[in-house]
Amino acid sequence: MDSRSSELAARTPLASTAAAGLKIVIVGGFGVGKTTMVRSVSEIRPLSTEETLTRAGAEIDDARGVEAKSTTTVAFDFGRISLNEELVLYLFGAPGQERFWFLWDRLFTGTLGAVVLVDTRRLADSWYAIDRLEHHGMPFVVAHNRFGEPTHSLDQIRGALDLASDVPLIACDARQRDSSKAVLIKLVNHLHALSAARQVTS
Ligand SMILES: Nc1nc2c(ncn2[C@@H]2O[C@H](COP(=O)(O)OP(=O)(O)O)[C@@H](O)[C@H]2O)c(=O)[nH]1
Ligand SMILES: [Mg+2]
Repeated sequence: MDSRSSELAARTPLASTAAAGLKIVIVGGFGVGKTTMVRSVSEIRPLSTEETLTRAGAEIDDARGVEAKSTTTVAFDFGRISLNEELVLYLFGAPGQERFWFLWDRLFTGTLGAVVLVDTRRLADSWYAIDRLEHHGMPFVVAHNRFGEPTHSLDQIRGALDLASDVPLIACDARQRDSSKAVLIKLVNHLHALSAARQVTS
């Protein structure tokens, strides 16, 4: 641990009363803002494995629309938020590139729910993530990370993604802590509503 991370760890220790951890995964296409979102909400300096995009990867990682992006996450982003003295939220940003999908099944173990980040310039990148989540029966919300002025309404995005009407859809700016927090709150409320509905029917 370098001096900066040990200093941060000292400032934000995990409360000794922390008893339960909730795991949430943020998934989406390449360059959609997953690392940015984990960074903006985490109370610890997030772990992330960014690697400089190489020419070898240039053929594989489709960087159209995000040409300014020079790094890519090769493993996971990891962040933490203490919800109260006992509950801790763990955030995992998962690589969206198709070649990393073999990691997803493991990642979903113990996961309560997911955020699918979408970018309207590259909506097709999120189809696969949504498909996988539906396949796993994993509850999720969709967050439109706005790059610049919104060019599409949420209804248009819902239609283009063919989202079921009960899947929450929200706009966000992943760089803003409050905006990213609102996305997580949307997911937690969604999980809560689903579990309340299950209790009624069982
Ligand atoms: N304008 C704008 N840029 C963003 C936003 N979110 C992320 N970015 C930038 O987009 C690039 C890709 O984001 P990153 O978090 O690395 O994407 P990832 O591949 O999904 O982890 C970075 O250069 C970010 O600074 C946003 O909401 N608005
Ligand atoms: Mg990333």
